[in-house]
Amino acid sequence: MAIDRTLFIIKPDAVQRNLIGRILAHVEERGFRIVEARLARLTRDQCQEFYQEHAARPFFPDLVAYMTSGPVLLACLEREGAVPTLREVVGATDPAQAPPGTIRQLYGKSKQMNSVHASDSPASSEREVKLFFGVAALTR
Ligand code: 3AN
Repeated sequence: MAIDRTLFIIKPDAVQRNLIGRILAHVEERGFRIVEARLARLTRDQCQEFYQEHAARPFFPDLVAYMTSGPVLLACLEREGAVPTLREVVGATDPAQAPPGTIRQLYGKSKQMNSVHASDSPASSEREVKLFFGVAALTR
């Protein structure tokens, strides 16, 4: 598998509970290198663009309200097989269904407040890394 990059977000529920350090340690311990990272307060426009594929879903207005409710930690992570490996480390959308030891099982509160985001495909990771860190973050 090639070394590649993916977008990781520590969402407002986890930032608010002071979990940034523990969650970054969790991904570093699993072989991810932090290539870029910053705290940000997402705007509604950024959030709507980021979650564009969910625009028609009934939970979308609540999702945007939640994701703009407080700061998030945006990060670009690098590792061999970064996209599928980070999805495994993160676990299922619903923390109640996430396998033991995954970030969402350990820290998630609900399907919405599930503590972290990880890109779900190579195409999404490219779009999402570019959106928050610019095209140069895919290679530098
Ligand atoms: P994942 O982040 O596991 O790829 P997606 O892409 O299906 O999940 O959903 C994006 C985000 O929308 C989730 N991380 C979660 O915060 C929220 N979400 C997804 N499904 C639901 C739901 N049924 N009810 C409330 N929020 C949801």
